[in-house]
Amino acid sequence: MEIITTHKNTDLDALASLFAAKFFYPQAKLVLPSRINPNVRFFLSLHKNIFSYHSQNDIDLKKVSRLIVVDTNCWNRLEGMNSLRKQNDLAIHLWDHHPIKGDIESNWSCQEVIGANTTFFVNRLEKASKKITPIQATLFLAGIYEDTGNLSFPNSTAKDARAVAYLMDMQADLKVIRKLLRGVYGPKQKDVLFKMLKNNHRMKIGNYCISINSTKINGHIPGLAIIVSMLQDILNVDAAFCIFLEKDRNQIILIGRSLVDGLNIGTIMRAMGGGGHPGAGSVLLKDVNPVSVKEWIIELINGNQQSTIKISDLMSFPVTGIPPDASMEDVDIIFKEQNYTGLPVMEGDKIVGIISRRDFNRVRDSSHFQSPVKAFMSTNVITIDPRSSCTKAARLMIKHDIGRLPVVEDGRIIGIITRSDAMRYFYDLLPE
Ligand SMILES: [Mn+2]
Repeated sequence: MEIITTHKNTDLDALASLFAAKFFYPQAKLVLPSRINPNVRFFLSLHKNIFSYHSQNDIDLKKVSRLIVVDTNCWNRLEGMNSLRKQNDLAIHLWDHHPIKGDIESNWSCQEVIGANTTFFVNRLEKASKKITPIQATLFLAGIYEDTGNLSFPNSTAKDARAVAYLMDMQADLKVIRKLLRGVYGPKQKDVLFKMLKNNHRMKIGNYCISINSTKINGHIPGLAIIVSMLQDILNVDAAFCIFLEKDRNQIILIGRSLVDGLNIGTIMRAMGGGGHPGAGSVLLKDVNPVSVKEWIIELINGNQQSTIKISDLMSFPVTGIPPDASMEDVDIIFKEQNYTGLPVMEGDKIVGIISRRDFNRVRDSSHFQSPVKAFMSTNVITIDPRSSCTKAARLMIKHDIGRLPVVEDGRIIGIITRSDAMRYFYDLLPE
C-alpha cells in the first residue's frame, strides 16, 4: 500500500499538495492529520463529497510499502507515523519546498526552495497537459497564495507565478480563495457560519433564490458581513439575508447581500431604516422580533423586485430656485444662509440655467453683485430623468465636473440630486 501524507496543523499549501500529489500516485491513499487549520477544515467541510481522505487510524501502517511526504521533511511534523521510521523496506518519496533540511531520508525527492509546495505539482500537471477541475484549481491556487502571500512574499518565484497563471486558466475561483484566505475568519466566525448553515432556509421568491437565516450571537463578533458573503457563496443563492440577534442588547443586526441586479439590497435596507448599495447593505433594529423581520424582508423583496433604486428615490424636493433677474447679491445671501453651493435658475417651473459658487470667481468688483443672475449663470444645464439610475447620475456629475443635477420630467423641474445624495447611495457603510 502507498500513502501520501503531510504535516500536522495542515495549512492550505499542505492540503493542496496532498490532493495534487494524488495525480502522480493514483493508487495511493491520502492520510490527513487530525490537527488542521481552521480554513482547511472549512474548505473540507464545504467539499465533503469531492475530496476524500483517510485519518491515520484507518490505515494499517504495517502494510505501507511506500510513503509519500509532501510539504515537510521532518518526522516530528507528521502525525502518527513513528512506527514507519523503523520499517526497513519502506520506500520514501519526498516533495518539499522548505530551505532547511530535515530528518526524513528519502529514496527519491523533489526538493527546491520555491514559494509554495503546491507549485511542484501544478508545474508538472501543466507540462503533462492534465485537465483539472475548477474546484481543484481553486484549492491549489489558495495553497500557493497562502504560502506566497499572493505572490508578494520574497520566497515567491517565477515557477509559482506560472502555476498561478495555469490555475487561472483552469478557472480557479478567486472569490472563494479570497474568502479562504481572509484573516478575520476565525473560530468565532466559523461557529456562527456553521450554525447558520445548519438551520439554513432557502426559498424561492419570484425568480430569485433567497436565503434568510437568523442566529443568536453573544457579544461583538467582527466580520459578520464576511460570514454573510461566505454563506451566500456556499448556498449559491441570488441573495442572502442574515438576522443576527444580540439578545443581551435586545437588538438585531440585519445584513444582506445580493448578486443580481433586480434585487437591490440598498432599497430594502433603506426601507427598514438602514442603508447600503445594490449589492450589500445592513440595518440595526431595536426591540424587534426576528420572525417579523423575516416577514418584513419577504414583503420588501416582493415589493421591490425588478426595480432598482431610481433618482426619484434619492432626489431632494421641492426645489429652491431663483428667477433670472434676481441679483448676484441675492444668490450670495442664499448660498451663505442655506449653505448651498448651487441653485437652479428658474422661470416658473422651467429651468433656464444654473448658478454655482464657482461662478462667483467671475465676480470681480462690487458692482457685479447688482448684476442679474442670468449674466453669470451657466445655460448649458445638464439634467437627468427621474427614472434614470444613480450610476448614470454619478457618471454625468463626474463627466461634467458638477455637483448637482436638476431632475426634469416633461420639461418641468421636480427635484435635484446632489453629489452627496449619490455618495450616500454608493458608500453607505456596513456595521463592523
Ligand atoms: Mn508549504
